[in-house]
Amino acid sequence: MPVDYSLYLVTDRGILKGKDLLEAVEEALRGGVTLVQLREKDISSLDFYNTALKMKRLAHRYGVPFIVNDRLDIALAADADGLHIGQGDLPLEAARRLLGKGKILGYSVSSVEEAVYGEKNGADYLGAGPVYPTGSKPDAASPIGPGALRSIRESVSLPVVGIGGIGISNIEEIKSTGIDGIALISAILGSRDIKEASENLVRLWRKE
Ligand code: TZP
Ligand code: MG
Repeated sequence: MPVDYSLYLVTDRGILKGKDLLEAVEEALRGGVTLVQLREKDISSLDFYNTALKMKRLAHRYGVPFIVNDRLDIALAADADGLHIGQGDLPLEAARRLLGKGKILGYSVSSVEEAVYGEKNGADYLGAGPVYPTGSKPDAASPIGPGALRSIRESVSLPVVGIGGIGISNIEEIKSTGIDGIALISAILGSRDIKEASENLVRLWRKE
């Protein structure tokens, strides 16, 4: 499945104010998100697995790849299209070995050093950030800003996706760094109209 990194939805059921997670993701898919990552922190393995299966089927109905955050076992068990890991998760080489070559492996980075390490050790794409302050990740590192994002972009040839505090107000600045896409939680799932928010973001991202 070809991967379009331009508008990458990362989930967080905590922000949905009671709305059903799968319904929210479907609204975002109808609005044009190009990649979906199931990222859930306080959830049992069984719920994570069952949600992953349902979300994968849903994403595939829209021709969109489905990625699991952190949990290699669930990515494998649910036959997800890929796994996204961070600096504190399984080492990249171990994740690649267990995941196999045919799956997408994403890696979170905050510096050029980490980005170069990711490229050398088996990542398929990099999630770089947090670019701006974010309320969606309590343990997030300090924001790296668009300048560091540009340096990361220039240091590797892998696709780079920016994450953290990205939305309508800073999308032009982010675009100017030359990255391949943006990953978002609150600018999509925190919106009253998730489909419309996704459409607006896609339109602004694609605008010349
Ligand atoms: N990793 C770095 S920042 C972040 C993650 C998961 C949260 C992004 O959420 P938002 O709401 O788009 O700032
Ligand atoms: Mg992680």
